Amino acid sequence: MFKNVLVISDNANLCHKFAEVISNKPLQDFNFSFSISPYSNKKDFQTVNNSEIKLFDLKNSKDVDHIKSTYDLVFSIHCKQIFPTDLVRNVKCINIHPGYNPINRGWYPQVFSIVHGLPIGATIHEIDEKLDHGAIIARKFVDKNSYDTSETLYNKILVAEIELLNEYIEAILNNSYTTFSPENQGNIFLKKDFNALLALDLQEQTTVGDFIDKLRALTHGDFDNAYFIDPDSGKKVHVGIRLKSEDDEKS
Ligand code: 0FX
Repeated sequence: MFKNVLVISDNANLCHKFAEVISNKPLQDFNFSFSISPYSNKKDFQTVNNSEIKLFDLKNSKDVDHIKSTYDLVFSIHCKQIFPTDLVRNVKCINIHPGYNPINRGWYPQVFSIVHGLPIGATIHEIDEKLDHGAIIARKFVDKNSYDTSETLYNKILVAEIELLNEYIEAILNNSYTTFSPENQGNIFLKKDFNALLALDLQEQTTVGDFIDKLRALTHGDFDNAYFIDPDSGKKVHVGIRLKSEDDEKS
């Protein structure tokens, strides 16, 4: 059984939901501390668990030493820093990943799931030295349809992540969970692969299906993702897509 648990997150929404999950369970024996990486702002996390939010820079060896000597379990709740080898070899570190390992390792998994026609889901796994690679504790698929955008699919994945946490958090904290190895190395997509999708080539020949897929993979709330260069002004023009199925109209 673990005792001193550190949560490190750069996703305030998911971190709040994680705090809700633990507050609804009888976990008085565990000391939880919440923290962010330098990618985040403390004020976005202030209401999490009504506790002080710490800041740890995992590139700073003093911070890593402090974590190693203070905590016996660390959760990455979408922490944007890579966990260093020194940390993952000395403290049990668990990641909640918004993709189904090993199919969707890496950045913005639902984007690449739409573009490459890959299944998608969520995974809880132990962290090892490689990205989204460690022993799997639990994973589940989510349904993806032809009219999902990055945003609608992402929202389903967040629900799946919380469902998995709800189901497995006690086994993890009690160190009574089992794991299995990913079947293969799967796929990894990085931030640079996402950036490479953004510029639309007005001369490119493609199918309507592939074009719709690309646009819906890059349509996510107010983010200005896909763009083309206006031939007259040379300025970027951002492009998104709106999709509505008959089912949406009935509901
Ligand atoms: O926290 P998170 O949902 O997840 C990301 C990675 O996808 C994940 O693999 C990693 N483990 C984690 C630490 O960081 O990312 P986010 O909150 O920055 O973005 C959420 C979604 O928003 C993303 O999946 C796609 C969309 N998005 C985000 C940005 C910043 C865009 O479409 N365009 C953007 O510029």
